[in-house]
Amino acid sequence: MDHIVYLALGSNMGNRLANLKSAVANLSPQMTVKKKSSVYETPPWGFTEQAAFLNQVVKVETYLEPEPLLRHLKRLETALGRVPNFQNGPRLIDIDILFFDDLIMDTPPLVVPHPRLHERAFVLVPLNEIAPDLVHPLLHKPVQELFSTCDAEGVNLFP
Ligand code: PH2
Ligand code: MG
Ligand code: MG
Repeated sequence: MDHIVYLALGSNMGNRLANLKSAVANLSPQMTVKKKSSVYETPPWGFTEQAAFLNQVVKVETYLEPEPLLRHLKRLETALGRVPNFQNGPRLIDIDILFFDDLIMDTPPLVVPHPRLHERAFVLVPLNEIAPDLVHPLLHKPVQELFSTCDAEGVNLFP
């Protein structure tokens, strides 16, 4: 059985757009990309003394279960050149699982839905572009509503 998964991609090092593009290109064959948001330039959140990010959200279909998917995405980040850094620090490529069907899970390697997605304009703006009616399985609110109450200041279409 295939799963519908929403992924958030981010990059603020090197050629940011090329990093997002190679990440999306390398999601197959394990994942089929169904929808892609535009790319947005976004102010750094959390640790603010770093370069602006490019962010994008994609909808994929995959046969992978949550933990194999997480391992696969971590391997892909490393293959694309990501090296370990501090939490919220600069990164070449970050690929986070936002939603996995309407699954709710909270384990040491993986928390789904992503626990901070509803506070992050850099996720909600691109997510709202491709899935406004998607209902958050824990908050029971559509993305559109989460988006409408977030502070999207400084989040701009790229280029
Ligand atoms: N990712 C983070 C921390 N802060 N800020 C922006 N704008 N975009 C990100 O993707 C991002 C961030 C940790 O993963
Ligand atoms: Mg992240
Ligand atoms: Mg991550």
